[in-house]
Amino acid sequence: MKNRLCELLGIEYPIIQGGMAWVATAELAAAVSNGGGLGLIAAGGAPADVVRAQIRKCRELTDKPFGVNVMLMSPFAEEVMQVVIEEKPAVVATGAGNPGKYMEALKEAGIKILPVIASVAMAQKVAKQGADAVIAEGTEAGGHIGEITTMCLTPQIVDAVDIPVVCAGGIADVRGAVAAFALGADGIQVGTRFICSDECIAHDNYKQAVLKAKDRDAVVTGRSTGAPVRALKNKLTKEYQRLESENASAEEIEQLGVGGLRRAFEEGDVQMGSLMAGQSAAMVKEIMPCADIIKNYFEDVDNVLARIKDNIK
Ligand code: TUI
Repeated sequence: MKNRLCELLGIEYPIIQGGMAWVATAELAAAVSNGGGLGLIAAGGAPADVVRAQIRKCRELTDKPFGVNVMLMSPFAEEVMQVVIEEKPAVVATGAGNPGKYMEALKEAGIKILPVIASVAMAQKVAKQGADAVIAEGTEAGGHIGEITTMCLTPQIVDAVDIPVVCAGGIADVRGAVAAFALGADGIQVGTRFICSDECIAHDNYKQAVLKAKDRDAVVTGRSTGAPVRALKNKLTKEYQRLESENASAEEIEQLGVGGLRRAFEEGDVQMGSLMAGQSAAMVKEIMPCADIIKNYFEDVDNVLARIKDNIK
């Protein structure tokens, strides 16, 4: 199953695991890479020494290529990028900003760079700056998100750039994967589905919340402060929405979210923790090993294609 994304990254299946802050640890990244996809360690808001330790741990757990997701809004982004350049994982994915100023140093270190983007203009910008591929993330995704749906964003990005395009946001099973390739993508990025994997070390309460989620449970907060975030509805998201409707100050709203991911991931606090997840949470039904999750995205392609042919030919 080799295509140009697999060739670029040296992987078996064209699937990249989402760089979920806190959730995407060395254990998860290694399991995804060992399963034939590309695992990512999420730097999130962690300081550089923590990220270095994670990279070294991942190296002990896999001899396959893996990457690091650098969240550019992090106060530690600069030093994390420095550590990444020293440690040289195969790939750097970036989120929540423009990675332009790091591009040259990453290239010099032989690291492939895959920015996550949510608009045509940003895709064109990073392609011109030398990105190796782009990850086009629709608003269905979890965490910090853009405005455009996966269905509308993907073909526009495919038409706008010549480098490989990875489709992200709302891809829960083989039907979503086939749809992404139908839109012209070269690969898929999957986050939420991997929360419910054996190798994800998030608190079981977080996993159970994803398994229980229904179609309208992955809600967006923070639109009023300019940093929209999708997470599972709970006491925290309701509190956010109340403050936003009362036009509370940005500081007050942001204060509410401090430590939210840690509360969800480590403590399993499903009320005041930030259970970041995408709309695909509603389609996640069981916890299984990463290798099986990956296989499921590609195993039944022929059945999906046969159904398409029956319906439109
Ligand atoms: O980055 C993400 N998702 C994230 S980051 C994160 S950590 C966090 N924690 C608490 C509050 C906020 C964030 C959780 N989830 N996805 C990738 C992504 N990048 N989505 C959208 C973008 C993006 C947005 C603007 C990429 C580039 C961009 O450019 C803006 C500019 O003009 O610089």
